[in-house]
Amino acid sequence: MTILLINPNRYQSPPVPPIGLEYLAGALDSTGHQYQVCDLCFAENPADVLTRAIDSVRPDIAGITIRNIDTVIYQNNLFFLDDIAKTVRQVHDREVPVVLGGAGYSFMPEEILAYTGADYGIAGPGEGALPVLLDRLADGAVPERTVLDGFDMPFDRSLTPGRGELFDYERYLGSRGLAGFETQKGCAERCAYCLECRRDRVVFREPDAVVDEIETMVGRGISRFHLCDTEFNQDLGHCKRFLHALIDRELDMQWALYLKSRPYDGELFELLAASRAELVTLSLPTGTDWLSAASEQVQLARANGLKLVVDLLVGLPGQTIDEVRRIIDTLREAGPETVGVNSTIRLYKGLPVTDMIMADPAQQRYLLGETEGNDDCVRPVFYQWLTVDMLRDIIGDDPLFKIEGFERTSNYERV
Ligand code: B12
Ligand code: SF4
Repeated sequence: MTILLINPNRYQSPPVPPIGLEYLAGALDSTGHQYQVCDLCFAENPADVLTRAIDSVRPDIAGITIRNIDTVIYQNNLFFLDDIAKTVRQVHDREVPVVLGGAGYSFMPEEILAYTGADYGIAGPGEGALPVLLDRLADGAVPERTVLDGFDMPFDRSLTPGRGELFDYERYLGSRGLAGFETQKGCAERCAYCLECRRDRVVFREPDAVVDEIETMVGRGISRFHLCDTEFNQDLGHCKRFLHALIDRELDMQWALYLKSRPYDGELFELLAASRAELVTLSLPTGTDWLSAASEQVQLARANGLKLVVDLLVGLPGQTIDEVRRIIDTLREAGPETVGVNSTIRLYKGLPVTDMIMADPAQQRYLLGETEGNDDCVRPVFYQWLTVDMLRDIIGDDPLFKIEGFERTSNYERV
């Protein structure tokens, strides 16, 4: 079959190359299926570009990647699914069925399928599942609205021939964007407000295969990267094997990554510095049991010449103002490069925090956003008891802290 892989993501603060589609293309290369890509990110008239692509490729099916449902932050939230639903209708007008996938899509696959009116979906990695779906469609044996679980289908991620070539990297990198790469999928933590941990599996990639991929991209003139793992430090053994492999290759590149508050040790930071990591973004959960670990990580980063910024979420149900004050004071003392503070929690169906709030009428007065007729939370719903004014009161005029939602910049653009 022939599939047209469409990137509808036109959010440009910063623009992000559609790495998910590149990995899918690599997987399709090794099957009997054909693909073409259509990137709407920088298109002046996306509807025209899409129509022209469909008419010239004449695909059997279109695959749309949904990276973001919305921008997650309350204050200046942008919601993307209405535009994506329009794109689905435009493809349907040409009598081409649509399969959805992507990081945002995988958060609520059934609900987003219904919201956009698309035909099929793949939740999680698509490398194994997409060829299976295409095979089944070629045999004519797929019931409508089928959603496959990509974690259930094995795949080989050593094949990434198109990386850095399929999309206009010059344009992305020239417009504040960075290239990405992935060493694993999934997260082993169980944060009550995060959907990343819905699956209890983390799928690791072979370090040498990842470094081969980076080397290919460096060979294509790309030198600045952002890691696309949820959080890098899932398993220190795997981290260190990857870092040794990267250091040994002596590539002319720099990279940024997300770390969570555990596990870590001094050697991890030494290896990160030796591997030319330029920026660590430390994601901190609510609560306080990680506070001393966070301070130590800030010190380790500094001792190894690494820049470290913090992404901080506060304001879960039950947290107190005193606790938030203690967190802010500790971070002020530790002194990372900047701390992005967010106190509104994007609720999704099925999250422990959503269930907790929906079961307690006293908490529901803190709901913001689209609370009516939106039980599945596809349209953005937020929880916030700790208002921006309360946060400002705690933070004072300390420029170290940036309350999220008032400027459109990414972690790596703030240092
Ligand atoms: C790294 C990252 C960033 C980096 C990106 C750097 C870079 N150059 O790539 C930076 C810091 C720039 C960033 C920015 C933002 N991010 Co971000 N980011 C991530 C992160 C951690 C990884 C995304 C990624 O590339 N994954 C690796 C690729 C290979 O996986 P993938 O895209 O999911 O693709 C696989 C599958 O989904 C599937 N698939 C993908 N497409 C398709 C299509 C079809 C047809 C099929 C069948 C399958 C399929 O197969 C692929 C291969 O396995 C995710 C969380 C996560 N774990 O995914 C958040 C995440 C995607 N980001 C998110 C958000 C909100 C943003 C911002 C909007 C933040 C903001 N307010 O500014 C911006 C948006 C930027 C933009 N232009 O889109 C949210 C989206 C949540 C939501 N409600 O939709 C996520 C999920 C984090 C979260 N938990 O909230 N981000
Ligand atoms: S550590 Fe980060 S990615 Fe993992 S579940 Fe918690 S918030 Fe989500």
